[in-house]
Amino acid sequence: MNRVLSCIQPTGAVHLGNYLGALRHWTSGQHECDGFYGIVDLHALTVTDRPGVVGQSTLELAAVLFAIGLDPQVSTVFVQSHVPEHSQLSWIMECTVSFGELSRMTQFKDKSAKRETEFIAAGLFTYPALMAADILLYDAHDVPVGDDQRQHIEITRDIAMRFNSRYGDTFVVPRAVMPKTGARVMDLQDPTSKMSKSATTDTGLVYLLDDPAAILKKFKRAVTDSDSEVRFDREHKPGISNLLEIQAAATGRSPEDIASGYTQYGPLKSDTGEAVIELLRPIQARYTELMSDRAELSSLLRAGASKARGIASATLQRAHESIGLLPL
Ligand code: ATP
Ligand code: LTN
Repeated sequence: MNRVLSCIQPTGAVHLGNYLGALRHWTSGQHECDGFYGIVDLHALTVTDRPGVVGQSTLELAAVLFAIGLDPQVSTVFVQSHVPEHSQLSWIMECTVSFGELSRMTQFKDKSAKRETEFIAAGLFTYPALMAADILLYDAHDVPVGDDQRQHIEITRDIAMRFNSRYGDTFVVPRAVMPKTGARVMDLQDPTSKMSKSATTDTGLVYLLDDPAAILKKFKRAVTDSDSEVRFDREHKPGISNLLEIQAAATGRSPEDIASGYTQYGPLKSDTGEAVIELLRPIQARYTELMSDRAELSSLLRAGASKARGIASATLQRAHESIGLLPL
């Protein structure tokens, strides 16, 4: 069966972009693949340094992943730091990628520019090496991610191919899988920027756990375009197109089809809000239930880590043998 791997960082609350761009495809595809889904807490250390914060977010994110429908009997959900092979392979990846390649990563340029006055961890720069380890350890063929991760998957492919040509065929060269709608959900207040946890204000972000009133308010206040025509045109009408695409992703219809049903912005905004409220309602209910039994959550994560380690340790061993490191 096709091996699929994807990961999410426990940094801040999960938003609609994360869900529509990536997470919902983890659940919808889980029965057709052998899926591994990681909560990458070590990645979060690139931007978080307060004690305890990452651990708590990791637990909450685990509850979100099970609440959206990842079935622990079917999919492997694990925490990155519970599988030490990620850090171990990461060093080898750092030695397989060049300084120049890492310097060209747009996420590094953006995030380091935003942290101008703050501490910029070296890990923010070497981040793609750890991400390549996350993926290559599982022999993943497909990596379902949002459009912002395209460059990271490309560099992972380059690293895998370089390693294979240096040391012989060792790693599966993975490919990114992106959804047709929702691959890049934009900020409701600034539809030219992606909806992002690191936005300066959260009025344009819809969180998975926002209550219905807050969701509706955010959609009603969404920034639209200056004329009043409802048309799907990402380039000239980014605000309206974002709403159409969100509603399309929430209802399974096409953005063009949805556009043909509206002549005014107001109803489009409120209907999109309502569609999102209905989409999130069952997820929120399951989340509350899961968070009330932490022992059960921990036990699910322990089982996930054990399954993940089974695969990851074999791949790390294979990489050591390919390189020809001296066996113990
Ligand atoms: P941020 O939102 O701060 O940029 P991030 O990109 O680091 O956070 P993660 O939580 O690590 O977010 O991302 C999890 C998944 O969500 C990734 O597959 C990413 O591609 C996807 N994703 C994040 N933002 C969006 C968005 N606005 N639209 C579509 N997919 C997104
Ligand atoms: N870089 C990703 C998170 C991430 C990831 C991965 C995604 C880390 N490791 C492996 C897919 C596969 C992000 O910032 N969204």
